[in-house]
Amino acid sequence: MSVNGQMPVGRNKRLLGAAAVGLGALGAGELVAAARGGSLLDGIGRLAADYAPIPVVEEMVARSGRYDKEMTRLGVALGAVTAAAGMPLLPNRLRTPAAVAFGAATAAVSLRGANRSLAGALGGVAAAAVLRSGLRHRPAGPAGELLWAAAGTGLLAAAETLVRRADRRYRERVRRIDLLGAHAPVPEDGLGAEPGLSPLITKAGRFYVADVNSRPPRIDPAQWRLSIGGQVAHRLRLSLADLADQAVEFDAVMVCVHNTAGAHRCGNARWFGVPLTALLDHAVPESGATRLVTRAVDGYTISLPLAPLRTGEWPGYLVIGMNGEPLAPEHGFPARVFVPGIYGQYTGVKWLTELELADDSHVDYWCKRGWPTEPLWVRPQARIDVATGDAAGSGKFTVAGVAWAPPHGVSGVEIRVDDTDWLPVELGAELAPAAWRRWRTVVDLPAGAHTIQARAIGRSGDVQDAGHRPPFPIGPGGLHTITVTA
Ligand SMILES: Nc1nc2c(c(=O)[nH]1)N[C@H]1C(S)=C(S)[C@@H](COP(=O)(O)O)O[C@H]1N2
Ligand SMILES: [Mo]
Repeated sequence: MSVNGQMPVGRNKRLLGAAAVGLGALGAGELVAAARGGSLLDGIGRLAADYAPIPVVEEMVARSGRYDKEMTRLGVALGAVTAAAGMPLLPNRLRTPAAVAFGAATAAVSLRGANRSLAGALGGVAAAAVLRSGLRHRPAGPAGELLWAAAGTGLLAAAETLVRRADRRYRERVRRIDLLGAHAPVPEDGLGAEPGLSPLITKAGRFYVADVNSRPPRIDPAQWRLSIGGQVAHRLRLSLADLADQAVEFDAVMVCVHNTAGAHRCGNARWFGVPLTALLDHAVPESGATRLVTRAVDGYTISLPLAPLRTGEWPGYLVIGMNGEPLAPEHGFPARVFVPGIYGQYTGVKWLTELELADDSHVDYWCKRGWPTEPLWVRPQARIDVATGDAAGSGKFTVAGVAWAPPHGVSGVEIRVDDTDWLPVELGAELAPAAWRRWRTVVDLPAGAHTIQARAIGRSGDVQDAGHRPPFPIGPGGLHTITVTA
């Protein structure tokens, strides 16, 4: 690449100037998109989620914890600014075509798939226009660069504020919908309140969120209908009110397949939903139907084998409420499918639009990328939430946590100090077999550092897998292990 004999310092300056212009252009584009309810960053983030190779996805999930969405947006923004910084390296005659190509590409990204957004496309065009003209009149000196960068940051912040405000309004509107009438109070489990121990029921705001989008889609409940179609004798179209009439409450833990030992990608809730057996009976599947495909507004699909759902052997639900309220937007408002005991990635979609009865030819979102086609069942797992020594420093430690083995339930939890014998602990009362169960014990520890491990035992005799195993491709294995000093 020719730099026309300029000193490298001059080139670095030009790259820095272009990066500043890039940030300005990104801010302008994002604000244009946000003003119309869309986002450039979110569209590109979804593209990344859809096409990133599995090792990259796994690494990202493992490293980002609960901030995966923020990390994705940041990564996309950094990528865009870096791309802009490289523009001065292009020969002059290619710069306009490159900016046009950039605009066309972001517009195309925003217009693709089920999440398509005209707003994002307009943002892409605006960003490209600002980029091109900004590069023509490149910022003169550090003051100009600073101005561009500050403008870009300010515009990005303004866009974020707009989107958050709209999200908040939508959330309030959703919360006000009265689906359940009276909600039964959640019983106690006899373990009381131990500081640091997870509550029996996870509040929506504390419940993990996992999906391929940057933000939850907004769906108008008045317009929304669930359609049941495909290979059925009776097609059905049901409103939220129709579904609420048939719904019942049930308690269950939901676990992400990425929930490695000790992680918080799981939560226990009192759900409100319609048994799938009832819906399937109404629709009457045809004899060729072998799978229930759950389709969502974000273009994501999860399919489940039909036979065990029809008989109720796998007790699945079409869920419309959580902890006495409609589903929160990030948890799938207005409806989702949930079969307790199956990992979140296999249990049914959030933001459900359609239940389609189909044959085995359908391939799901993650299965196209190498995950197994058949549902993966949650393995028994125990998490240690608390290990606190008494105030006197006597070496007595209270160790407590939660454990699950859905759908049949936890029959025991054991802990082990420094690789000695496994010792049973006290269990809280069981809310439901599919729910998580709290546990607690007191151990005497001699002075020094110790490791404590916990394991769950399922009612079917299944013991938690001790060997470490990463989530891909059959779900994680391994024990939660902590160190304490007495
Ligand atoms: N439409 C849709 N549904 C989805 C997903 C998604 O990306 N899109 N992710 C699944 C995964 S991987 C999990 S673990 C659960 C998480 O549900 P939560 O965010 O309510 O905890 O939703 C599932 N349903
Ligand atoms: Mo997940």
